[in-house]
Amino acid sequence: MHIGTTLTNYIIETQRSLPEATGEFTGLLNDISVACKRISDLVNKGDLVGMLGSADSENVQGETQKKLDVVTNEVFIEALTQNGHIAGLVSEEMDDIYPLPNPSRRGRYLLLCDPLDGSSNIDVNVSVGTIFSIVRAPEGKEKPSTEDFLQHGTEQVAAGYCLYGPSTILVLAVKGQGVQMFTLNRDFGEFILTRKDVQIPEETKEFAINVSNQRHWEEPVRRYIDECLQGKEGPRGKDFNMRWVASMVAEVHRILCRGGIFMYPLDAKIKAKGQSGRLRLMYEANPMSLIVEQAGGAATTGRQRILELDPSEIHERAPVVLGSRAEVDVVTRYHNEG
Ligand code: AFP
Repeated sequence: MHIGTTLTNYIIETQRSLPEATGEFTGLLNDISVACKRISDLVNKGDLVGMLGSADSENVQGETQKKLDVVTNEVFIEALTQNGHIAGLVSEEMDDIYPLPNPSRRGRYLLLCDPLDGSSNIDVNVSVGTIFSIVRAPEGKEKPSTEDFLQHGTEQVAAGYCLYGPSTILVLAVKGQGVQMFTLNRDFGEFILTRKDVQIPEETKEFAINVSNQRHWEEPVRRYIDECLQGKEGPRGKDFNMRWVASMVAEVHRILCRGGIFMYPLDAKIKAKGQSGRLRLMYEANPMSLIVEQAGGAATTGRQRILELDPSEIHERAPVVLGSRAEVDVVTRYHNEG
């Protein structure tokens, strides 16, 4: 596939080679790209269309929703549930599986998404994003159950994100087909392939972690960051740089472009809340892990591969350590030694 081709064309061409392809997956990816274009437009207009600020409501995680959290969720529902390409939808913004309006038009896929991740950044005009994960729906079932969504990350058929930054960039990882980046050309409303077969550099000198949680960290994380901070004189023998956008899509995108490690590890504060992590497994950690692994990086909880976790709830959380393979390996080794 050549640089400059459209997302639509990329999807059609890659699906053409698959004997089992019916066009449904192509249709689903097209629905997602339509939703992302709409969200890009809303995020871009921001205050001009009264989109900033809180919505006076809470999501299932008990977090105050931004107006854009609510509206982008509606955009996803509208774009994804009309065309019969999915059998079920889970979103960060809804407690339960979304009940599809027309049972006779159920597709063969389940979609899990975070329509607007990093939304605390939206009021200050910093990058946010949409994250999505696609798994197969069980065959011959009238209506998918919660268990049907609870598949291992390794079962994902595709995953992706759309970054709403200076440019709008859709990153797509169809299983076994690498990672491709498409930039939205607003003049004619098409995502254009701008980087193909993206590979994360194996080595890095850049880490991303919310250091305000330092006093709550577990020993292996403390050790790793301490060694990074010692720079050239320390055991790592190199000077590290640090970044923290508080928007996972922006962090993962930076890592895909120039390497790095991103961590939201388990810590004492998270444990005290009775939680198993900060980020959500099914529509944040899993899709990002598929993307990162397909780009040659690694993704673990610190202790085990994220894609092999056994999910038990659609909104469950997991610790996340992902990015350049050599650094993720160091953090994982420190956990497993301790
Ligand atoms: P919001 O969507 O609530 O802004 O959360 C963003 C996020 O899930 C992820 O994108 C960030 O990496 C992480 O949370 C930031 O968390 P802290 O605010 O604790 O740094």
